[in-house]
Amino acid sequence: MTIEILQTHKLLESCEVALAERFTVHKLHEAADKAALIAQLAPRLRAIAGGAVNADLIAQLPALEIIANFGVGYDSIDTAAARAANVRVTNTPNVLNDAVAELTIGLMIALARRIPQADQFVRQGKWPNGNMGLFSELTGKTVGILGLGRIGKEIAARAQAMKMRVVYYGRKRQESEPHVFYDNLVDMARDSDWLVVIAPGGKGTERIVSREVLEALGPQGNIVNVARGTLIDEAAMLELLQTGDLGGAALDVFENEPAMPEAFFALDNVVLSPHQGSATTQTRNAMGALVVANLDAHFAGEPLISAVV
Ligand code: 8YV
Repeated sequence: MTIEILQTHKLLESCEVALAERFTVHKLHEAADKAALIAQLAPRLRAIAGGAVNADLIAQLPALEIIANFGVGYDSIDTAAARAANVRVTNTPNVLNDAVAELTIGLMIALARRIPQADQFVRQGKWPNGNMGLFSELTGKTVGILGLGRIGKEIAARAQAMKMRVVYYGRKRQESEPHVFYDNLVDMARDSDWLVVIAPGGKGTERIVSREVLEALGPQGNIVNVARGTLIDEAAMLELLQTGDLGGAALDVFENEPAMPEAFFALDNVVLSPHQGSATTQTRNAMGALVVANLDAHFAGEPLISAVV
């Protein structure tokens, strides 16, 4: 008898194929009546593949042993409820570090040099009538990294390759890191030209980038968010971008994505991206393989590869 698992959202094709080879997969996101599906399968569901798992769902699944999240960030999973119910949780760290770091630098250059606008300028035939003007460059600037974790370190390395000075803010100083550490985010923002947000979402980091932090970054400062929309006071950011009290923003994530205030669309000093930090074929395949490998390890009674609970 094959093991029955619940899939909570659409996954990459290669991942879905691998899951179907091993398990009987029930797709919650395709069910017309989700509550009925859960009620019917509850006694048999031993694993969940995917995120968006709250305490309520965990409580309804007495046979649940493991939740294998597709993503390094697991803020959509109630890990406290999982721990209390003796349910393991895994994520997909490391395999996406390079992809996210690449997008970060790409967004920074896109914002600094107004690449989206430049493309439009040429396409709309405006070039023969004049130039766009002059922009700023990353070279010689200071980038403050909020969250010098695995991805943050890859961003730092690439920022250094862009001849930027790297400083960071986090819960604690990392003795092995050569960069200047700040224990105060406002101070770091004041001293930085760029603020890159790459800390975990969830409780503890909500709106850590407050209006005060954004004001400290200032009219010449730019913010980049490749983490979670919840880390920034989005309403304050929008207002400061509109008034010019914040220089610019390159955003891959939003508080209520895929929805966002339409006022962003009218701004010339923002670059918008649809949460695609890890969205390359090689990285998404590796993330899917890690989801499957964690489930394989669990059901083989072996140590999990990347457990967070
Ligand atoms: C998403 C991410 O998980 O890894 C993360 O934390 O934010 C992304 O990689 C991915 O978009 C899957 O939905």
